[in-house]
Amino acid sequence: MSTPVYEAAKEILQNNIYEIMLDNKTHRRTLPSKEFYMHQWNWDSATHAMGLIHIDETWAYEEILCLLSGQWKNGLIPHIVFNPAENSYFPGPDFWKTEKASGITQLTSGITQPPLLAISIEYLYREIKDRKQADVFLQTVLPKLISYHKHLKTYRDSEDNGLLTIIHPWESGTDNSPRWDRVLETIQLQTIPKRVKESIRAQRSDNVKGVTAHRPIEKDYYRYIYLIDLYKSWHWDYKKIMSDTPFAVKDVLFNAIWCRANCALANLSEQAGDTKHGELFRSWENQTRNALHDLWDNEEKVFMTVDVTHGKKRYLKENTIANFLPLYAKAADEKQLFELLNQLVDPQSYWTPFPFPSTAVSHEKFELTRYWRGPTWPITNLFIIEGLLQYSDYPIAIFLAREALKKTINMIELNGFFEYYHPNFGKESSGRALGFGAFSWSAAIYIYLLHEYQSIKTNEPLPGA
Ligand code: 9WN
Repeated sequence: MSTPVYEAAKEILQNNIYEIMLDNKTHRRTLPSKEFYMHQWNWDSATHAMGLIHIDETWAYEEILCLLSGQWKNGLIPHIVFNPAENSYFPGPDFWKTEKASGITQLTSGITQPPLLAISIEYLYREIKDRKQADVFLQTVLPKLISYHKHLKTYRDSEDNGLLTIIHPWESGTDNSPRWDRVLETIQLQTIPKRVKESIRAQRSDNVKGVTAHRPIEKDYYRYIYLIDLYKSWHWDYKKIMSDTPFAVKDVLFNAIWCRANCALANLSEQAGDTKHGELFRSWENQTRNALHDLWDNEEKVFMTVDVTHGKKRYLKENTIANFLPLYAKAADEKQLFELLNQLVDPQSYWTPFPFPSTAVSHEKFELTRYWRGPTWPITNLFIIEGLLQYSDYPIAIFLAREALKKTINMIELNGFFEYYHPNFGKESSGRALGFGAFSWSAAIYIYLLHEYQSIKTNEPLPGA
């Protein structure tokens, strides 16, 4: 495959390679963007590898192995693995102070991100041309994936109801989504220590390097950093965090990925001849699918987020992009599917010229250009496309998957590889790029989509359809 845009995508990934020596080993990772994100992020890297596998297989393994080198002794795979020589991103390793709790030499954050890794690894395993190498890769990564999933199940679903709890908005990957507003509001700004506020004033730079109006607002940002400071003061003791955190939420997006990741891990375990783990992860997959299905609210027609802070059970009904993620986990029944499709094709909800905005256009909290409160992100488009393809018995779902694919590819080709995009709600004649540029995530997703769905340009059936 070689077109000027495809070559540009490869070049971005190439330019974002970052190598460090640690423990006498070279670690090669792909930064999200040199304009701001100078470290390795968990779900970005899982996605990068799905594009890299089509450029250079070794590079794709290295991306994954490098992320896994940040795995804590207790199984947690953190949301950031830091490059020690880079100090422009705040909060950096000095702020997180996770060294003692992690038990490893890599410097990392102390929270995780949507557990996309098993899905990515299943895809790599399928795509690797040298089958011997594929098995070596699987043997290396499988025990680490298993320990990550067991860690999440133990600490984040101790009640065993199938839904994991996230303890920071950043764990959702959709940082300032309106889904978190009512939970974050309970954290009084006056209770945030002065020193935390001072660190933010002195070091926050995303809103200076990026456009302030496109980034999370100050009040939210104070709470993000406060939560980190709090967990640090509890020495990253996850038992304490889970019982005492002021932010504990069962998120639909995170759990839909968890469901599908358990399916991937069950398949990988079976592939490796480990039927016991195969059965275990299959049972987790089914348990989460049922639990997601039951989060449907028939009045608002949304899958609800559950605030479980301090043992409460408060259902939140914000209409955001997370609402479509149960499709990705095949958790929606026929009635739910049709309700979701109605919203998806409604220009006042999600069918904007560059779909799909991260919050419904009709939502009172929709903001055209502010991060996860309005803009369109390639990663969530990917989930929606692949979610629709889960419903291949319904020609309308396949038709919409094809339309969404074309629009996503078109949006990237027209605007270049950016962090997120203007959903172009009735104002402009073409899309607009937002956030940081030369963005690996968008480049990798572009490459992945082109390879995976080559049939998009023809009218052949799409894979999975
Ligand atoms: C905080 C790297 C990450 C993505 C997230 C996105 C953004 C970080 C930030 O960038 O979050 O983790 O500093 O804003 O919200 O999804 O993984 O691209």
